[in-house]
Amino acid sequence: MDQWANASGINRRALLRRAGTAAAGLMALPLSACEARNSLLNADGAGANPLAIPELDQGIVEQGERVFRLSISAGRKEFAPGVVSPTIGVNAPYLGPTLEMRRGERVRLHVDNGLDEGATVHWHGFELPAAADGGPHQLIRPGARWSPSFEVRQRTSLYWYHSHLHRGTGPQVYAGLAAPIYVRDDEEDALDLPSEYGVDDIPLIVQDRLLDNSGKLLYPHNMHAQMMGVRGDRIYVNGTHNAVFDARTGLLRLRILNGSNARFYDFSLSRGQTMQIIASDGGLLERPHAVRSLRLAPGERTQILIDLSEGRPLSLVATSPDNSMGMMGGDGGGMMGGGMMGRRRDDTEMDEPFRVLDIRPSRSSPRSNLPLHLAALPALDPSLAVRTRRFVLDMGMMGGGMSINGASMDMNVINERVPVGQWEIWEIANASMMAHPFHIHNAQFRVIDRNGRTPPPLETGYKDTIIVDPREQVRLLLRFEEHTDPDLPYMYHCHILEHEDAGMMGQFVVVNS
Ligand SMILES: [Cu+2]
Repeated sequence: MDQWANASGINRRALLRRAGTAAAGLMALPLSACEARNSLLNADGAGANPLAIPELDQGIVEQGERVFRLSISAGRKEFAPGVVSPTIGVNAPYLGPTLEMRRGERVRLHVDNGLDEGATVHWHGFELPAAADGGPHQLIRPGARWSPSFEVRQRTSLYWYHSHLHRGTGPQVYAGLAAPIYVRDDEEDALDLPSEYGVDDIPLIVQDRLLDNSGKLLYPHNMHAQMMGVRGDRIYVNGTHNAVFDARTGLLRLRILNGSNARFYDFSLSRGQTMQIIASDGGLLERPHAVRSLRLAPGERTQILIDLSEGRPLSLVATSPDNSMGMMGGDGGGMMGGGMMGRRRDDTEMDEPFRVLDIRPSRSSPRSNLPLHLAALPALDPSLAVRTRRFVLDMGMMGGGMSINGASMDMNVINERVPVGQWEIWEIANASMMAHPFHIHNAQFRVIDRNGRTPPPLETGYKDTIIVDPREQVRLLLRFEEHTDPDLPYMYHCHILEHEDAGMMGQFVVVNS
């Protein structure tokens, strides 16, 4: 079957959606790796490898601080059996330990950079002093140590830490510089949620990776990769390909992190079971929401509960929604353009469901009751806002103008000065033809609306990363409560890492009003 034959299989809605924007497809572009068959669609084997669970690191309490020692170093990993690729890891060859912290305590993290290049470590989702944020201004030179300290003020949830190197975040995260953070708190302890790490409370770092013909990890640097973001055709969960998890309980809590550089996922369960969403990026929702699917963009997290009481095996599966509107990574262009457009299907598009994780319960068990109420969230009141700031995301022609409000990231330019303690509405508009996950540092915000419409259940709680679809405008309500610094900025940016590296990022300082 050639590439075009596949076009008949793509869904009608996607085609209709693209009809209005077919002109954008008129660019003939070289695609990398497009000849390889999609190994996901060819389903190379059911869960054959036990899911790796990152080591749990609770640090050591010293003089009132919980202290973590993190060593970034070069590693090696087999992404395909028998073929070793160079990687980056934290206290491990690839990825790193799950850091467990408690709300209200002070933590200190000693981060040693054992690489022969600079690195940074950003605590994604945390509200903390700018000097502790781990953005591009907190460069850790080779051989140096960085020891930020801050009070954990986050609600219980799944956060993560990852490289935020200026113009080098994409390759470093791709090589493995990323790992989970669990924040726990009293609010969660009072609920009867599964919380035994590695047993019924499991972090899932979902990543796609591209391998070259020899089976080595490949990070393409071409125009296509910059425009669409680097997307692979093999799925790894916590670094495990074709992963299976042997469950020993009737109720399983999965904390899912989309740790991919650019790929969006629509997760669901095989056989169409429902899953209960209990948390968004920055904490528990008010109550569980039963859903059949959920979309996560890079940087976003969620937590779901899965009922395994029947004792039957099932799979967490996903499709990869097309996050562009007829751009060069889109599929089926030939259907619209009668073959004149010279575009080929990108083999890293994945329209059909693929397996992310197989789950094998050991036995049937009594059904567990879910708590009806999870967390008290303050009422969402946009009238609190004293001003509105607008951010327009754009890509320019051919991705040459990755920008926010017309400007590309400049380390020497502070784009916004935000008074501390004042509620604001941040209005994020997408002028490009591709969806972007917009991430704001030092914030947990609430979503007011999307093009005036109420957000879906996953977006009713606290968020730090939000999908903005093409031609969409998303309004966020937020406030920076402390940590002023007139000179040292925080970032806001697209979390498609190649877009971030190419300049779809800006800087803000929090100042005394
Ligand atoms: Cu983007």
